[in-house]
This record gives sequence, C-alpha cells and structure tokens, in this order.
Amino acid sequence: MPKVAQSFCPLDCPDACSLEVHTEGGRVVRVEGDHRNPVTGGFICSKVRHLPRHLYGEHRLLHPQLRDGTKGEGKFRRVSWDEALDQVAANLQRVVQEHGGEAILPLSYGGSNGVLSQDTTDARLFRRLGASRLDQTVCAAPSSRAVLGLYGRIPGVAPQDYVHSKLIVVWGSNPSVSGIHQMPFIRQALAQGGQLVVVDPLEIPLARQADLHLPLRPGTDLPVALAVIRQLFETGQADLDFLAQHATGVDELRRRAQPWTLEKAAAEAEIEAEQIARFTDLWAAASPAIVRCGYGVERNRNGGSAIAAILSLPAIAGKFGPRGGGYTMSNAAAFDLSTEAAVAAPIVATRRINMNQTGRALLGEAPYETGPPIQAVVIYNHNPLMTLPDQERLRRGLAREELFTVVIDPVHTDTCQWADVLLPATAMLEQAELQRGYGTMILQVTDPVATPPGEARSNPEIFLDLVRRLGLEQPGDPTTLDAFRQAALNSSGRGEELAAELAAEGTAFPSLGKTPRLFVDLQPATADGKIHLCPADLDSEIAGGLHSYRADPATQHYPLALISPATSRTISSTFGQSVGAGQGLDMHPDDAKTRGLTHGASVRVFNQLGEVRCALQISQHLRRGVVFLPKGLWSHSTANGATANALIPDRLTDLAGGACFNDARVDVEAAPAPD
Ligand SMILES: Nc1nc2c(c(=O)[nH]1)N[C@H]1C(S)=C(S)[C@@H](COP(=O)(O)OP(=O)(O)OC[C@H]3O[C@@H](n4cnc5c(=O)[nH]c(N)nc54)[C@H](O)[C@@H]3O)O[C@H]1N2
Ligand SMILES: Nc1nc2c(c(=O)[nH]1)N[C@H]1C(S)=C(S)[C@@H](COP(=O)(O)OP(=O)(O)OC[C@H]3O[C@@H](n4cnc5c(=O)[nH]c(N)nc54)[C@H](O)[C@@H]3O)O[C@H]1N2
Ligand code: SF4
Ligand SMILES: [Mo]
Repeated sequence: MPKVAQSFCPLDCPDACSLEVHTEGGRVVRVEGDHRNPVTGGFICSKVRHLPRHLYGEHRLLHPQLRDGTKGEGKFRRVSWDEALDQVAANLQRVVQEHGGEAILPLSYGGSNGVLSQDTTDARLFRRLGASRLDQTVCAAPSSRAVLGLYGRIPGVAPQDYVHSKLIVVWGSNPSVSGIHQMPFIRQALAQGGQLVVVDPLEIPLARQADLHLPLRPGTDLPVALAVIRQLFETGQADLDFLAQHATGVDELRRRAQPWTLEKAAAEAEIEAEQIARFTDLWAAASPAIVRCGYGVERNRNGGSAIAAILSLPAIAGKFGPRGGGYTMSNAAAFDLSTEAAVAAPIVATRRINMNQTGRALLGEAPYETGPPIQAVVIYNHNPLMTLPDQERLRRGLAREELFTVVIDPVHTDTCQWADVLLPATAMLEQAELQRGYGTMILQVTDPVATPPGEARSNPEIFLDLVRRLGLEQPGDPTTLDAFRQAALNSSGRGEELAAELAAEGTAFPSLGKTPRLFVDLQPATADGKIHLCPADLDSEIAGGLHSYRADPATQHYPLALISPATSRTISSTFGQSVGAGQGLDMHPDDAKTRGLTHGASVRVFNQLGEVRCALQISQHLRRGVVFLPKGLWSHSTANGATANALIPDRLTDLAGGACFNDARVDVEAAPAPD
C-alpha cells in the first residue's frame, strides 16, 4: 500500500526543506516539498526530487565489506556485521595498545547535517578511546568566528524578510543554486522596485538582473569592503549616532580602512573605482538594505577579515531595525543545541587536527610531525578525498599500507576505495533525525519513513555497538536516540516546549518568532551588548591583526585563479555519482585565446600540487583571469580522476583555520594527446 509521511531534508543546505515522502513497501517512490517549513513553499530541488536514484542506485552500499586486495585497489568481499565490527574493534584496540589513543583519527563532517547522526555515540567512543580530536573547519569556520566576534551568537535576517528590502546585496553567495528557496523572496523584492547588487567574480544568474555587479578578483573582498567603509565615513554617510550608541571599535575600523581609497581597492580587485563609489551610494541611500553574505567570501587567505569587514557595513550605515534590513550569514544560532549531556563522556584534551590538513596529519608532515603517527582513521558523514584540500597529499596519506581505514557511508564514494572496512550507513529518510536549519530558522524532527535497503545501519547504532565491543560501556550511559534528542532540546533551555511543538507538527520555531530582528527582538550577544567592529580576540588570532590584507598568491607560472563553488547538481559531493563524465573547466574567451585554446579542447589544468585533465568550456560568465571547476565532482567526472581539490593548497584562512578553496592558482594548456 502506498503511504505518505512527513519528513525533512537533512542535507547540508540552508533551506532545510520540509518534505512529503511517498513510499511503497518501505521504498521511497516520490519526494515533494510541503509547506510546514514556510520557506519551502511546496517545492524542492531536483536532486532530492530524484532521491530514489540515490537511495536505490548502483552506488548504494548494502552490506559490510572487508578489503580483499591491495590497498586502494577497490576490491572488497561481503562479510557479516559481526565480522566487520569485530575487525574494527580489534584494530582500534590494537592501535590504542601499540600507539596510544591519539593514533586514532575520527574524520567526519556534515554529510547529514542532522543533530543525531554526529556528536552522539561517536563522540562517546572516540573520547573513551582518547582519540585525536578533529577541528571541523572545512566550511563556515572563518565566517562563524567573524560573526561571533562582531555580533555574538545570534541569527541574522530570515529569508522571508527579504521581500521588505529596498536593496539586496548578494555578496559571495549564489542562491540560484546553493539556497534556491531564497530566490522567490528576492524576486518579490525586485518586483516591488527593490534594487540588487551582486559582488562575485562569476556572473551568477542574479548578476544578470542586478543594478550593479562587482566582478572582483577572488580574495579581494577585504580591500573592497574597507574602501566602502572609508567612503561611507568620508562622504558623511556613516550613521554616527547609531555607531556611538551601539558599536565599539568605530574609530579603529575607520583608521584601518583609511589606506583603502576607491582607486587602491579597485586596482587590487581589478574593477572600476566608480563601481565601488556607486555601491557605497546605493548602500547608504536605501532602506531597508541587506547584505546576504555567502561562503564564497571566506574560502581564501583573507576570508575571516573579509567577512568581518562586510558584516560591518549594516552597522556603519545604520541598517538595523526595519524589516529586511541588516545581514544574513548563518541563521543556525536561532537554535543553540548540543547533545553533550547525553554523550556521557567528558571531553579529553587530546591532540587536535585541522581537517583541512588531513593529508599532512596522515603523513606525519608539519605541523603534525610530533605525537604518535595516525594508525587508524574512521570516516563518516564525509567524503574527504573529494572535498578536502590537497587531494593528492590526502590520497598518499590514505594509501599508507599500515593505516587502518574504516569508511561508513550510504554510498560507495571515491573515498571508499581506500577502506579496509566498509560499513553501509542509513541515508536520509531511513533514520530518526533532529535538525535545525542554517538558512530557515526552523527545528524539525523525523522518525524513519523508509526501510533501509540491504543491511544499512545508522551511525548511532554502529558506534554504540563499537563502544560495547570495545568494553567501553559505563553504567547509566544513555543509549537511545530519544535520550540524545531530549538532551539537545533541553540544551536550548526550552526542552519541554520544543518537544511539545515538535510532537504536534514535526517543526518548531524560535521563541522570538520566525523572523526575529536585531535591535528589535534581540540584541547583539556580546558581553556588553554592543557590536564590536574590531574585536580584540580576532585581532590577536591574526598576524598583523584583523583586516590586514594578504596579496594575491598568483605567480607568473600560475596566474589564473581557480574557483570551485557549489553547483545545482550536487550538495558538496553528495549525488556526485549522478554527474556525468566529461565535466569541463570554464574559462573566459580572452584567457582561452591567449593560450590558443578553443571550446571543447582537452586541457590540463595544473599547478605545483597536481593536475586535472578535462574539456575546456569557453564561458562569457567569468571574469578574465578566473577559471571554474564545480565543487564536489567525483573522480569519474574528469579524464584523469583528479578534481579541483587536487589543485587546492592546504594553507589556512586568516581566522579559524578555514579552507582556502578559492586560493588555488593554476595555468591551463592543451593536454598532450593520449599515447
Ligand atoms: N546545490 C547546492 N547547494 C548547496 C551546496 C552545494 O554543493 N550544492 N553546498 C551547501 C554548502 S555545504 C554550503 S557551505 C553553501 C555554499 O553556498 P554559497 O554560500 O553560495 O557559497 P559558494 O558556493 O562557495 O560560493 C558562492 C559564490 O561565491 C563566489 N566566490 C568565489 N570566490 C569569491 C570571492 O573571493 N569573493 C566573492 N565575493 N565571491 C566569491 C562564487 O563565484 C560563487 O558564485 O551552499 C549549500 N548549498
Ligand atoms: N573544491 C571545493 N571543495 C569543497 C568546497 C568548495 O567550495 N570547493 N566546499 C566545502 C564545503 S562548503 C563543505 S561543507 C565540504 C563538505 O564535504 P563533505 O562533508 O565531505 O560533504 P559531502 O560531500 O556531502 O559528503 C558527505 C558524505 O556523507 C555521507 N552521508 C550522508 N548521510 C550520512 C549518514 O547519516 N551517515 C553516514 N555515515 N554518512 C552519511 C554522504 O553519502 C557523503 O558521502 O566540502 C568542501 N569542499
Ligand atoms: S537539498 Fe536543499 S533545496 Fe534540496 S530538498 Fe534539501 S533542503 Fe531543499
Ligand atoms: Mo559547506
């Protein structure tokens, strides 16, 4: 009998769609958006509409498997769960005995953004083993740190409120692909006479209808934002009354912006000084005005400082108060949730490893030459080979013969090829989950609504079993998902209320309402309730201080900036199995011409770290000097199996150790003909 159930999408996407899921005999046959999340509005992206292909496709992992060949050969044999988990337990135990707990590295990120599939029984296991700790910095670390320093842990403007804006600035964000439910609200604002500015090296779809597009060179947002700040003060358009009342660090920020004249910033960003002046006037004049700051801004050497400068703009021009005024970065702070109380294992101060430098850690290279070499890695909620920087170094790390590698995933990703033990995980809709949106301010809960195919098990089940097998259980350990869910809800301080709301509708909203406003419904969550434009803790984290600019890393040999942002076909690398072979590199016609390259040519994109072989696509939507490869491709999509990440340095951002995905500098030439 066909059934219809309510659920939600837990993928790493700001929209957090509420879903209507049709099943037959426990199998998902149709997925649609519903209206419980007010932003979903009854529609969803085509990736999740085609979810059955993902759940039941040939890449789905159905059974536990052990390596049955040489490392990396990708040959496996099916075994029982018991045999597989015994292998994992025995090897983890061996590593602890021979090398100590820190020789184990848990490697995970936001594969499922749900609250229950990470930091629950996994945290208990790794803490009790004394494993190394992972700094989860691959995304949003610099921007979160910047927001925290300036405003404290608060959400920004909700997507729904954009309809009220008279000026929308989309800065380093591409909502037509990376948050499609923002789009109807932007369109409505424009239809009501609102204006639009886009700051992006790409001519993204929104740039084509913008009143102004600043196609700056990647990594130059900081000088541009500082020039706008300088110009606002110089032209008397700063809101000095607001600043005097609500901000600290005003004079200091003004001083730091002083060197960045329009001309100087424009030269650095390779745009026109007049464009920055026009931006400043538009921003000063319009109200309500909002800046939607995206994650494209943080992914370079200046990322944290750039975000801090951009998020200062609504303060300096006094944009807070009216609905549709202010900024949006992440809205995750609308719900502060932690499962910590149910983990029941204290945090142990073991070695920390920045995930962006996992390759170095696995190879014992600087800054990880000290401490025990990593001998076991447990990978879950993550496809590191296709999503972390410096792919070739990471591959060499995973290829170490003595490294014991466990991969837990619903699908057979490229990372799985390097596993010693492969464990099939349940996927979205097959597991109980709790999730908060980071775009929409919503909390959602679901029971499993589909039957997992094969023998797939959920992360909490797998890790709980390992805790038991390793004899690490303690009396009174919470073991149920209910316990973790309740711990998370209680941590918000509104446990009973939220539980009741979720029980009734499957959804809950912030106590301040669905669309809270800064300085109306909430205040900055800093110690003194003010906006800190030059927070001391951020200053001390950066050599040279916050707002100090690092020049473009391009060299004569590698002059082109390679960017690799989100595309509509994947969520990071999730769904990458469905992207075809023959993915192209986008390049501006002039850059192709100077290299004698034509559309469709086989090319080699290369730098000192590696090379990608693929087809060339001439594109008018890029600025000169910038080339583009999609984020999250799998190895089958290029001619040599390497993707953009093979060209991305594992240098860290100025703040919070983030990834410099858009700091790759490369050159491109015709690929030699195959032998
Ligand atoms: N369809 C789809 N949706 C997604 C994702 C996905 O992979 N696919 N990923 C999800 C995740 S994990 C995240 S973090 C978000 C990311 O989504 P976004 O916040 O949109 O971030 P990005 O996709 O990294 O890049 C956004 C834009 O920044 C531009 N950009 C690159 N470098 C710079 C720069 O130096 N300065 C400026 N101003 N712009 C720059 C790029 O050209 C791009 O248009 O999207 C989420 N949603
Ligand atoms: N070149 C380039 N690379 C990038 C970026 C970029 O801009 N450019 N952006 C980065 C960003 S923003 C992010 S967030 C990272 C994301 O990088 P990852 O964290 O690696 O995210 P995904 O690629 O979605 O891979 C998540 C994996 O988790 C699995 N998974 C899903 N649900 C579950 C579950 O319940 N249990 C288990 N065990 N597994 C599950 C999925 O099948 C998938 O294989 O990628 C980064 N990589
Ligand atoms: S990936 Fe994003 S747009 Fe697609 S269904 Fe999930 S939340 Fe909605
Ligand atoms: Mo991300």
